[in-house]
Amino acid sequence: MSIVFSDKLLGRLAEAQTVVAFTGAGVSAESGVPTFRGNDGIWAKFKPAELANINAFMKNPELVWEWYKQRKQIIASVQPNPGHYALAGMESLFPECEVITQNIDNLHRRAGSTKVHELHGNIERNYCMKCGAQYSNEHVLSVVGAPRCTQAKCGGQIRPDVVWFGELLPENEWKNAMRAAERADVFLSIGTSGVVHPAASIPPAAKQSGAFLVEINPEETPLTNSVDEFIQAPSGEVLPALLEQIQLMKLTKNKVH
Ligand code: BV8
Ligand code: ZN
Repeated sequence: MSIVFSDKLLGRLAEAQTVVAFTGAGVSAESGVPTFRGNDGIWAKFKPAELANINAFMKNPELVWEWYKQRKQIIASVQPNPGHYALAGMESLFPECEVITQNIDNLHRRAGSTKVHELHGNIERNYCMKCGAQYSNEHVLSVVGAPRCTQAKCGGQIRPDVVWFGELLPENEWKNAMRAAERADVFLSIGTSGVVHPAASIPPAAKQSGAFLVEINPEETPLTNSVDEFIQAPSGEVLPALLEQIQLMKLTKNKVH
């Protein structure tokens, strides 16, 4: 299926100094990572209130760890998809090109993106709630049940380094993400249902600051009727096609000089 981009979008990209991609679970769907709200979504079986929050964890750390161990294994077994690679490829085509992600699967970095703001943490990291000691997935996956800290005289609970509901987002990631959004000439909102806050307030903030706002999603979302361009297709198809168009434009522009 060949995707046609508007002259308006291509014109804005031809002039753009700063391009920012804001991604949600949809950008990893074609890698085989279940989204949250799709009918195969992990939340179809579990409700976030039951698992992705600190009270659930303190009440039943074994159950929450079982869920995260499952997700860690799924994520370790998948690969970035053409959408992740295309975003990584865009980095060298603009003076500034950054990714703001709600995803915790580390697939942008594994695809080669180097400027990634992780708003909700990273499932490959774990830490002791008492002393802060860091633990690898290899370690936590080797322990049955809920892993405990092995530092001398600690024994604290270890948790995944992700942001749970009711928890604040990491301050630096938030600040850097907002700075990027406010500087964006073109802002791509990709594969997110736009229901989780405060992350969902970032695309409107980018538009407010003058960005050309593009949404890439096979379905409409609450953001759709306020974007400048809605590309209703999977990101694994759209992003490589967009990268190709940008490369072509850069090539012809260089030839003209
Ligand atoms: C905070 C990490 C405040 C963990 C995540 C009532 C009670 C309690 C809280 C609230 C409440 N009302 C509002 C809140 C705030 C709450 C919130 O927003 N809740 C929502 C659900 C209503 N937010 C919070 O609690 C945040 N913290 O507010 O703290 C505070 C204030 C003061 C003092 C202390 C605290 C923290 C939110 C972070 C939660 N953690 N993840 C984990 O993953 O285990 S959120 C989780 O869902 C993901 O990280 C992801 O970011 C997020 C959103 O999901 P999406 O990425 O959008 O995925 P989704 O499945 O929804 O959509 C996928 C989309 O992809 C779809 O549109 C689909 O069409 C599309 N798609 C599918 N295939 C493709 C595709 N697109 C492109 N290509 C394809 N191939
Ligand atoms: Zn400890």
